[in-house]
Amino acid sequence: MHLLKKALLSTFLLCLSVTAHAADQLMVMNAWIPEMPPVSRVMAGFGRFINQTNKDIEITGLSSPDFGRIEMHLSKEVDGMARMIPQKSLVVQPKASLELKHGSYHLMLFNPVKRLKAGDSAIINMTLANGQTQSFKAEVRSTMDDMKHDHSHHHHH
Ligand SMILES: [Cu+2]
Repeated sequence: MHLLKKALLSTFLLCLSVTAHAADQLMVMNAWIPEMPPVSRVMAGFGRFINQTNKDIEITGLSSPDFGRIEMHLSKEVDGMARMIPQKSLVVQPKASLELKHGSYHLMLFNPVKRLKAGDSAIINMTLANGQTQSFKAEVRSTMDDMKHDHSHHHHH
């Protein structure tokens, strides 16, 4: 009887510690959304997803109070044409990172609830294959800043 109690207690503690560290398993860094003209009903989401565990982490679903719908896409050149291929999930390899960027994997954020301008941020909720959920904040940034930045670089050459 005493042994059973001990076994149950250790199982319970194990579950607790897993839950406590769940938020740390997939780190999201530099999450950002390029600002779009007011008429646009779709925005892109970029960032770096870092898997600190020894197992694959699979993102199977995304939602946001700030958008109607979120899809996962992969940009690919097909017969010389840039195409976006919807992905059922995104897998981040163990002890590795997945960069969501222009021309590669990215998030597609449909139907913003309100106009999001540079400096605003959006909350994005992820559902993982193991049933856990995690959220991160993505900052809206003006792409004009990037262009100015590139331009200034040219002057140095
Ligand atoms: Cu897309």
